[in-house]
Order: sequence, then structure tokens, then C-alpha cells
Amino acid sequence: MAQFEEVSKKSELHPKPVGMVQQYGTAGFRTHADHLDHVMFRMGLLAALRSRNTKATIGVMVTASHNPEEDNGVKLIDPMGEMLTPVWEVYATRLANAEQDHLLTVLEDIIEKESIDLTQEAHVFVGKDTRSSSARLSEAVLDGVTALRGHSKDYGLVTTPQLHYMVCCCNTQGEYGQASVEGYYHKLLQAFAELTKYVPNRTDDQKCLLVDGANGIGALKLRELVPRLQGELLVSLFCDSTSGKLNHQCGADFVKVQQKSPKGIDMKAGDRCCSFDGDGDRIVYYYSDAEGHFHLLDGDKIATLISTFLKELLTQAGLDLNMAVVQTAYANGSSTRYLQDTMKLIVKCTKTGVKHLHHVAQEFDIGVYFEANGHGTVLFSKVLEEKIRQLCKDSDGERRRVATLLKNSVDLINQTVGDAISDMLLIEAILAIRGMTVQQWDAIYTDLPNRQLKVKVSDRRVIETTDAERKTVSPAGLQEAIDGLVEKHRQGRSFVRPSGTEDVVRVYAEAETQESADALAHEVSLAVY
Ligand code: NG1
Ligand code: ZN
Repeated sequence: MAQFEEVSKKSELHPKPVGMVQQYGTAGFRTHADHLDHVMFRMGLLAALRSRNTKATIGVMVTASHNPEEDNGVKLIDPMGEMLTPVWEVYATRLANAEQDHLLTVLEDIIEKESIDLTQEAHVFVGKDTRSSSARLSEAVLDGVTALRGHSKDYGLVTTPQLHYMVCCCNTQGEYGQASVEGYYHKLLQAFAELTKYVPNRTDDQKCLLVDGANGIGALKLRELVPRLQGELLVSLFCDSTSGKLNHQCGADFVKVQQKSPKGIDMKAGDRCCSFDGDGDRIVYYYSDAEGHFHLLDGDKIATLISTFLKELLTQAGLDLNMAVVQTAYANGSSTRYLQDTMKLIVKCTKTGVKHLHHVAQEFDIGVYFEANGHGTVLFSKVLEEKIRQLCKDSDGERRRVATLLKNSVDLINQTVGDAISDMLLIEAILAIRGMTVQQWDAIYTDLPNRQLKVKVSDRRVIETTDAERKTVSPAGLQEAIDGLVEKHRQGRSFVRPSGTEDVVRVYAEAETQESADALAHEVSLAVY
């Protein structure tokens, strides 16, 4: 036990309130910041173990993304920049919930199960968002790493995808890029400049983009990046954290769920706008038309724009490779139909949570995945990356131009996880290359009107789902009731599922008209009670 003396001593400084139970969910641990100190310390311990277990650097990000300022959370990042593997999510939950006098027993159990050699070195990267609680909570993580004699590097204020990028760079010995914020900017800026280099005659109006930074870390980082875009993109930054509250009436989640523009943005008809979320891993676009109607371009529209662009390039380059778009049940029915029927792309549906989408996207040469809420990215197989590299070297003329566009698209995309900054630059580059306005992008297909609602129930876990969360299996009779309600609405579709991040049941409905979608969502909510 002598080897755990420091853990015992330090854990007394981060005591667990007796009886408190939390779960490592789709977004790690997430709750009111006052309940997280012991969880943070223990995630520092776990990261030091995971690092020894994988013989690689592990990341720990302190953030609660789009949740209100008072909340916070923590997620672990695995060696290639991906989400923590499921077995270790179970360890995370057990470690977080161990009562004070059981902590060492649970720790030893994990060490034994995974045959961890404590004499190995451990390396952990830590990052945090701009919440007022993030500074002290990330200190608790660092305490945990040190207590198990791990080495830590504190990146301070970074977006979630920036930390994922650092971890991946470090574990691939710089092959993915330099593991610094500067290295991240350098890679993205270079790829963006190359992509937009030959786009002729764009007016300032076409280069203008209004960005809502959700009063968070994304705004802070954009302020560093924008002056270096060399006038290729003219960004007006709103909700930039100088006055407003994080995620309050702004940010990607607010815009997506409320289907309206954020408070504080000064948008005129036709202006191209986008919103980040609180940790910079989600993005949605929007504009308002001459009649003042709000138009949202969510993750589904983004996936369509990107996959159409890449598919065309692949065809022009003569590369015959498999490509798929991965969605969740929240994807608008029109987007699925367009991708399948018009674009002839493979479309897959998975459970909510990016780790599920990421996993399926890895099965293809190009896997474009986006949640409707704007969280997503594109994955390229190693085989494809190599073919593109070869083509850049061996071809000339038009084929070489296309191969170079593909290469720079690969470099611009953060393949580790959804990234608002990287996605934004890619979207802007595609619109520029295709000479497309936001209205033309929006017109690719028309969304079915839809509505999302939250229902508070006494125990949301009684709802169990199947078929990528599109059907319920319990409680008995609920699915039949939903089917009966859906039948009454033209083009109706609806499903319910327990949220993994909030204590609510989420209801989704879409139908031919907004009135019909609203009515269906309301009727299904009543069936859930
Ligand atoms: P839950 O609370 O499980 O619905 C939400 C989002 C997910 C994902 C996670 C993690 C919706 C409907 N759900 O999950 O897509 O982003 O948060 O942040 O947007
Ligand atoms: Zn987020």
C-alpha cells in the first residue's frame, strides 16, 4: 500500500460526498460544478492508469460543452484522439462512485484487471473551457495525475477538439501535426489557404461570416486565428465572452433547439452566420431571408455539403472508393432520402453520441459523420490518404488539381473529433470553391419541419430503446402508442429516448408541416408520462 500513500493523502483533499452516484455517459461526467471535485481528482488517477495501460499519452478535458455556466464535466481522450474505450468508461464510473474508504480497493482492482505496471511512465494532457469552475477543477485532475506519479502537461484554455488533436499528434510522433495550439493553427491555416488559393474574384460580401462564439472558448480561439486568415475570410465575432454568459441565449445548441438566431447577433437578411457551442466541437449555420424567416443549416446540411463535395472530387480523381454518411435518428428524414436516393451514398444510422458514429465511419474509406446538432467530422482510411498522396505526386493537369484539393481537405479536417473551427473553415472553403451562397446550399433539399421536446419523468431509465434508438422496447405499449400517433400525420416520424446528459426523456417528431410536427411531438410527450 506504500505506493498509494500519496493517493490516500491527496484524496482527503478531494473528498467524495457520501452516497453521491454519477455515471460516465455519452459526454463523460456532467453535472453541477459543485459536485465534481472528487470526480476530477479520480479522473486524474484513471488517466494515469490508462496512460500506462496504453503506453501512450491520454487527454483529460474539463468542460460541460453546451450546458449552463454553473455545470461542468470531464471526458477522457484515448491515444488516437478518440473517445475513451467502453470498458474504461465502466472503470471511470466505479472509481467516481467508490466511497472514500473504498477508493484504493477499486483502484487496485482496475490495476489487477488490466495488468498495469506501475513502474511505467504515465503522460496526461489536460485542457479546460472558460467556465469559472474549470480552473479549480482542472487543478484537481492534475492532483490526481501527480498522486499516481504521472507526468502532466496543462494546455490551459483550449477547445475540446484542440486537446483531441494534441493527444493524437503526440502519440503519432508529430505525423498528424505539432502538438501545440500553434501547430494546430499552422496546419489548418495552411490547408485553408491552399484550398482557397485559386478561387477567383470573391467579393468582400462573399467572404463575410458572422460567428456566434457562445461566449466561450471557441470565441477566444477564433480571436487568435482570424487575423491570420489573410483576408480570405472576414469574420465578425459575436457572443465573444467579453460580456455575455456562456451558452446563455446563444451557441449552437440554443440555435438548433430553439430554431432562432442567438441574442446579440446583428444579422441582416441573407447574412451567412454560424454558432459554435461552449467547448468548440459543434457548429450550425443559418441565415434569415428577406421575409424575416429563419433558416437553419444543421449537421445534416453540413454532412450533405461535405459529402457531395468529396464525392465529386473522388469521381474526378478517378478514385473508386467506398464512402458513407453516418447519422443518428435525429437526422432530418429529407436529408437521409437525399443522400440515399439522389446522391446514391451509403447512409448508416447509429445511436446518439459521437463515439457511435465515429466507430461506424471508420469502416469506410471516407466516413462523413454528423449529428443533427452540428457535431461531426470526416474520417479517411490510411489507404485513401496514401492514394491521394501518390496522386498528388504522380499526376498532372486537372487530375493533380483535384488530388491537391483532396489532400488539403484531409489536412483541414480534424479527424479526431467534431471541431467547430475546422468544420467552419472547410465549409467556407467548399462554398468558395463552388461559388455557392448559403441560400443555394440550403436549397439542396428542404428539411421536413420538426420539433424536439424534453419531458421530465420520475425515472427516465424505464425507457429502453432498440434499432439505433428509433423504437422503444419498454415500457410495454409505448411503441404501439407512438406508432398510432405517427400514423395520423403525413410524413410523420417520431421517437423517444432517455437523454445521456440530462435527467430528461427527449422527444423528436417530424411531419409535413410545422403545426403537424409540433402536434405530434406534443402528443408523443403525453404518451411518455
Ligand atoms: P443526449 O443528452 O444523450 O441527447 C446530447 C446530444 C447528443 C450528444 C451529447 C453529448 C441531442 C439530441 N443529443 O446527448 O447528440 O452531442 O449531448 O454532448 O442533441
Ligand atoms: Zn460540445
